[in-house]
Amino acid sequence: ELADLGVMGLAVMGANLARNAARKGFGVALYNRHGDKTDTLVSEFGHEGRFSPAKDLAGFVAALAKPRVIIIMVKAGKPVDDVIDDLVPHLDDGDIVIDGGNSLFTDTDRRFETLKSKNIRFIGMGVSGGEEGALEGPSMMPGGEREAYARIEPMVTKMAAQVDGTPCCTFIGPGGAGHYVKMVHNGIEYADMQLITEAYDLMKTVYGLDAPAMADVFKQWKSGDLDSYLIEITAAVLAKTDSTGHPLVDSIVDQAEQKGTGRWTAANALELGVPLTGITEAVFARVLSSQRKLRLEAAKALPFKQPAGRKAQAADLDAIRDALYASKIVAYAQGFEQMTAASQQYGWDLKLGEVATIWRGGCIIRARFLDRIRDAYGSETTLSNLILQDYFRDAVLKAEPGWRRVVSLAVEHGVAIPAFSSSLSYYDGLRRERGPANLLQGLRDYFGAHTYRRLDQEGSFHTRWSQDGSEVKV
Ligand code: NBP
Repeated sequence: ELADLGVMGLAVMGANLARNAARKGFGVALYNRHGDKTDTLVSEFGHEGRFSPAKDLAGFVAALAKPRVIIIMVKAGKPVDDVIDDLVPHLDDGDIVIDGGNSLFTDTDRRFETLKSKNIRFIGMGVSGGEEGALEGPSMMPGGEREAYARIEPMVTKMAAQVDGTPCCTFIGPGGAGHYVKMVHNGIEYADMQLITEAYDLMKTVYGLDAPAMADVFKQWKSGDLDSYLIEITAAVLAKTDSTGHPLVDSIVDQAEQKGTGRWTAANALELGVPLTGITEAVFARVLSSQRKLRLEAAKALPFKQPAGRKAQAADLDAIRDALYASKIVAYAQGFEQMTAASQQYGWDLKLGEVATIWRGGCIIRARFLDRIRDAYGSETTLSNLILQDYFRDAVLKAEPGWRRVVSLAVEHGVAIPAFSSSLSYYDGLRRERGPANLLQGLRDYFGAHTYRRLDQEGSFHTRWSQDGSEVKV
């Protein structure tokens, strides 16, 4: 019997997606550049379903029912192009190729067009949930042509996570839209994790809490508004001891790595002109953490004075929780604003309520409050900013006193909280009816004759600053 689906690239993600499909009753053809991964998968998990392992591409393609559906799960970038180049000569008109990796959306746009000209239907599909999600049910963000998606829909919606009977997979939009939304998802994931580390640093550095105590705090937070996968695994990581019996986290090198999706999100925000402070600060914080040699040198030259451990009262921990929640709302508001801008700029017609819906399960940023975002975008299609919607407005207003206190405290004690503080500054800038850019425009007009507009008159004006000082209408 021919297979329903082919998976190319059998590292953690590909292998687990293949097993996921097989467990759901689909026949799965397998191929990996180095055959050892294929062999391992079949020998360990072959009993889980119908697998057709192939040693070469011809055999792989021949094992698939037509029109063929093939998921590529290899390292993003050139490997994806290489794999497509190798694969295409074996394919027929109408076959569907899905790139399930973290590809840059502009690469996906390009591949979509190239393959379209060869009558191959290409789908760029973001897959989130890591290793476990791929196996148990990830969140999936497919983009491309709706008709091609309709063909794979019965399969992918069955493989995806389910929340209240709704699959965490829906058609996102044309071309690279699916990978774009996955990119922003990852950007939000960066911000979410950065905020968690800032809360951790405050509890540890200002209040002297140890890892097990902090694990308990995160466990408590999980039962409230912050309820999410990342808060849950933070408690688990903090609670873990190593073979010496000490908290593992205390021995992990404080140097973060990154693969690019956060950086792409920030760069795209700059291009679209969206104030994406939370995610961008999270990217910079990772970069600073990675400059360990420089930090060690600076720590000697500019010594940090450890605050005299204050005792954390319940109200102090509540304030940190509030700062975390409010900053998280800002990060999501900015991320969703970015998707709104992208949707307009690229003509995608993104349905943000649906995006929030498919992020409720399977993916790394799954959280209780995505229900709220879904409601916000479901009821108001013209929502200008998430923070202005009733639930989120009330939440930030309620959190504001604690948020301010925490930011002041961190500044006072020299604890870096780039995401907490920049989110608060964004919030303060957003709600000012009159900001300070009037002066900026004055300066720009002074040195560059860039002109300005006036509150009291229509039109554009220029002052002859270095001449007679008179104002002219331009
Ligand atoms: P990796 O990103 O580590 O890629 C390894 C796979 O790529 C192997 O199967 C390898 O084959 C194959 N490959 C490479 Br590298 N170059 C190739 C080439 N030129 N031709 C053919 N195959 C090539 O795997 P992963 O961690 O499973 O991730 C797969 C994709 O999913 C990536 O885009 C990743 O960003 C994305 N993703 C990962 C996660 C996660 O939690 N890991 C989560 C969500 C999305 P070989 O075995 O022959 O070397």
